[in-house]
Amino acid sequence: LRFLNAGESHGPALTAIIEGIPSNLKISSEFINNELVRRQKGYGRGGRMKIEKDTAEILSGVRFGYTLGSPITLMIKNKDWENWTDIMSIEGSPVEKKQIIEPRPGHADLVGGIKYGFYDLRNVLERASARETTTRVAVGAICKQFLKEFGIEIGSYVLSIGEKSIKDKIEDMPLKERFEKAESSEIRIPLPELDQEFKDYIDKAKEDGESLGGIFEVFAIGVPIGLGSYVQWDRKLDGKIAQAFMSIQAIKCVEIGDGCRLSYLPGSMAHDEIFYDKEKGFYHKTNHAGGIEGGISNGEPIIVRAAMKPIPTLMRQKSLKSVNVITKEPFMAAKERSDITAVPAAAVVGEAMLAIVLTDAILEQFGNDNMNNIKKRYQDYIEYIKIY
Ligand code: EPS
Repeated sequence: LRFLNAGESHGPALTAIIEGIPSNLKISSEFINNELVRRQKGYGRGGRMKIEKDTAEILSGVRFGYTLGSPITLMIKNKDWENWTDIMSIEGSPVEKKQIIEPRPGHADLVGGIKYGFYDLRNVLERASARETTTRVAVGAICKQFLKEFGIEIGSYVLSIGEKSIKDKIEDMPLKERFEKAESSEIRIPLPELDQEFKDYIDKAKEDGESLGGIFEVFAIGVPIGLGSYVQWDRKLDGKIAQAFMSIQAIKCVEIGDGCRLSYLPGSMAHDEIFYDKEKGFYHKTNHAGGIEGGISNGEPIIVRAAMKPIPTLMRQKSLKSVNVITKEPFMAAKERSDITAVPAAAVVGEAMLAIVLTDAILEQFGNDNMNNIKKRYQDYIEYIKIY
């Protein structure tokens, strides 16, 4: 599976081309668009999300509701484009005084400007923007439909925003319940009754001109034993997941299972003991490993946790020191429009990235160009696991 996306945040549209989705997979546009709606939600988003109503147009690769095995092209129009036609024009010359020469600390602005040789930093931020994740969610939505055919389900929820965490309060809650409850929370927390507390906290940050990061968790259930491999560094499933999550804008830490916490535990407490049952086969009663051992899925839920740094665009009231790229004079970096926090949206993007990695792993192992044959091979393998 390969996909490339293209598009600037305030350009006419975002597009993606996905290559490798097999033929005869049933595709629902409604499902894709619903996933896009989920990404747009979350208390603390800025003005931009009021403008956009993301929907994906399928331009190729699907006919009468089923994939053709040919590349699938997706296009998501930027409604905001209409307000940016002069600034983002393909032809002509830059609009005077609209160039961005003041880099924000923590954003790609300065490093991108130096690397690509621009003094108008809009050339950098337009592509570095998390707007691009819209296409990842649309691609992920196709992958989720693929995974569903194998009984694999993916979900997410938020554990913390800034210093406010619900992690300790949900330890006994089953994963699916966490997800279902998070779906009705504006913060994506599995305890929607605490939404107001979080909203007040986010409002306070807004008043202070601050932005907030946070931690979210993504899980996959129904993953069979055996995806990924230990035989080569670049075939390890956890390695691929870590790369995919780290590539989401503003993510600074990725953990699998108990992650960093495992380093504090003695070996006797850190590992998942192995059991066998005639019905279930091999299984574990704990899941410290987060469903992956030796770079291979072990049949338990895959658990990925990611930490997002606060959004680097701060409001006028509070700003960080920076230096003008033309005059080299210091200034205080600040802007009018931004999200206060986008952790709930990042969790939905995380779901998409996990769906993409798992789809790729299944295709690598049971790969074929035709969905019907892949399912047969998969079924044979499941039978094999039972008799191992
Ligand atoms: C972003 C800045 C904001 C966010 C944007 C990411 O957009 P704007 O500059 O248009 O106000 O809302 O996120 C999205 C547009 C999105 O779809 O998630 C940035 O600089 O990264």
